[in-house]
Amino acid sequence: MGIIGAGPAGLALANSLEQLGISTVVLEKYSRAHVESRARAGLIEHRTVAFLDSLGLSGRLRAEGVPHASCEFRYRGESFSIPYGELAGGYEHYVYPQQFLVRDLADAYLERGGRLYFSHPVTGVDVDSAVISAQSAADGAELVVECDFVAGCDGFHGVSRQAVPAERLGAFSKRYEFGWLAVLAQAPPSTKEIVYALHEDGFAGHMLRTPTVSRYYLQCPVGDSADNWSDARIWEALERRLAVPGWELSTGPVIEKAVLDMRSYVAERMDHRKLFLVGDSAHIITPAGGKGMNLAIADAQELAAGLRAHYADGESGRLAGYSATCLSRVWQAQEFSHWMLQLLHAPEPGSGEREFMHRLQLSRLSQLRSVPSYAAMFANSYVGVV
Ligand code: RFL
Repeated sequence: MGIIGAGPAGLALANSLEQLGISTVVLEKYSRAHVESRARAGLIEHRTVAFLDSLGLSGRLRAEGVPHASCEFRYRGESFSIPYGELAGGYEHYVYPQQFLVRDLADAYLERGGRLYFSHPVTGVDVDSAVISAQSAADGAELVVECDFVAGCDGFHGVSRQAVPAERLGAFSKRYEFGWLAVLAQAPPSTKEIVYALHEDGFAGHMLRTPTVSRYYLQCPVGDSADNWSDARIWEALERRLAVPGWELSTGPVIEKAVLDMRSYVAERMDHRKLFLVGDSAHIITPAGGKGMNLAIADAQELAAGLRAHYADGESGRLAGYSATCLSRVWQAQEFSHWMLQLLHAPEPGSGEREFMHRLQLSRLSQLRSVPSYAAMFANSYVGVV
């Protein structure tokens, strides 16, 4: 199996296939140091942890990650917690930074003798012959890999999706009418659980990463620039939007800030001839709900199961159903992420619907707060049981 990309999808797939006795080669565009320092996701779903457990790859995650079973919603100076773990039948999330998981998966793969070529951007994929061409970033030497199949795990801006004809890809997308300023700061968490705040100035989120680093999100206009957000403006906005009586925000130096384009994209088919698209190369989702990395790893799990059936049992039905199986989960996550955004985002000022929408949001929050069956639906989707 030729695997393009050493992100969560590519490395989960590579480890899983090697354990099944299916040989793999992984080609990655960037250096190891670059890949292992990219801070992105941090919320690891119950079913992702269970998959990593089954591969014996969750040791550090379980030792250093922090289990979470409750999150907090804030609005109009009030707050309430949802014990989503309990509501979802005792399952929990882990907070563990994506770059740590990538490091763990790369270590495990290399320890098994896996062939992982860092700094080798793939330049072409032949979907009929499953031949991959790459070039060494160091000396320009060409590397050609002949495989049975190719897994395009090269993220949204990779090359593999371009090898699928547009009419087969048949993609769907949605762009939201607001952006998110994503902030990473050298600041200890100001809360024990993730906080989502609805505020008339826009959404604010306080996410957890490590005891010394936290992530925050602030709703901002589409096309806004991170340069418009000084550290002082960021902390002032977070303090105002997240405010509840008696609560204090810990601050610290901002390490990273970027305005995210809030958009979702789903390819209608995730396979073409001998190529399978896995993770962000086939679908992206807004960060609301923390689903992207989990979906990427779930795709890898499904593809590994299909390949196992193909090689070990000579049965190709599961591989043929790969795209449909993954897409059903992807659309469920898209629906959840969309629902979260509708719950928490202030419509643009000046929109005639603003007050109407705001009252719908308050009604949703009140149902989440007081109707256990409504909260259970949220809990199951959030923790990743359904
Ligand atoms: P990745 O992680 O983008 O990895 C793709 C890899 O492919 C390499 N590559 C190539 N290699 C060889 N040749 C080429 N031509 C190549 N082109 C690219 C890249 O260098 C890279 O190493 O995709 P993958 O594996 O599908 O994983 C997807 C996740 O990274 C992504 O969905 C998440 O980060 C999304 N996401 C979140 N997901 C969650 O589950 N929970 C979260 O809390 C969460 N928070 C986030 C997020 C994404 C964010 N950004 C990037 C918008 C927070 C943020 C700020």
